[in-house]
Amino acid sequence: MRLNSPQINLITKACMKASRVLIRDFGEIENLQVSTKGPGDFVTSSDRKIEKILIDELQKAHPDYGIITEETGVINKSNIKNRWIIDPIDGTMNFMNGIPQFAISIGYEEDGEIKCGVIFNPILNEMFCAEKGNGAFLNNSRIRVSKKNKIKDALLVTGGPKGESKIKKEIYSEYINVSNNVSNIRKFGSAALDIAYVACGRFDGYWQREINYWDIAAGIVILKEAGGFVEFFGDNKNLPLKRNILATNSYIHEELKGLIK
Ligand code: LIP
Repeated sequence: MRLNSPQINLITKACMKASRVLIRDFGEIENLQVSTKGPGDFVTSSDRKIEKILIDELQKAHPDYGIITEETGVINKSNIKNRWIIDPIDGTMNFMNGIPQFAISIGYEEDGEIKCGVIFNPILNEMFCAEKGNGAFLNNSRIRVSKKNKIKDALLVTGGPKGESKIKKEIYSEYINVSNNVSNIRKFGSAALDIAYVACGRFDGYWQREINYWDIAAGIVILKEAGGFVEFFGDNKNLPLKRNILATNSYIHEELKGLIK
């Protein structure tokens, strides 16, 4: 792999360390203690454990960096120049149900821009990573987006809505509209992997409303470096960590955008 910034080395190392615990916990899934976090949203003791390992590793090197994480929230709030954006397990529902479609996702943001990121599915041993200007990789191989340029031929992926969403009807009618105009749509339950899969050409595009920033932060740089295009639309100012995202191979971008109201 030809990525070598101190930040990418650090997040890769942290990811590998945390993944050993994650693999072990996945093997013992039925013994995990599960607690309720909110309607339709669960968090496992494993989630918290993984997050702690990641935070400890990253803080050893940069105690002053800001951190946004799914479980702990915001650490070192005043540092908005250098921030780690962490989702310890993206695809928690899959994880809890013994479905090996989940990932650790870590992005490094500098002055508001994601500079590098890692998305790691430890069960399939697939590590997607990228650094601005240096390309995107799946393990040791360079990845590129698909070349499909007609929306009618596209295989898309989406996620949501969450149980608490107030715009479920709109999301479902949008889904029908998109589905009537594309080859097919999948819903895999891990936004981080959804974007990573667009980056390596498995899917042609991904869109989702009301997605959390930590689910997609690392994916932004990975997809861009693989030749894709990422756009946020109609964001809600009251929910600064939520995003509506359209992430494609770039060739079908405008057509897909036209299908999303
Ligand atoms: C989940 C996503 C999933 C999305 C859910 C949720 P979590 O993340 O990646 O694809 O549809 O809205 O945010 O909660 O498992 O980290």
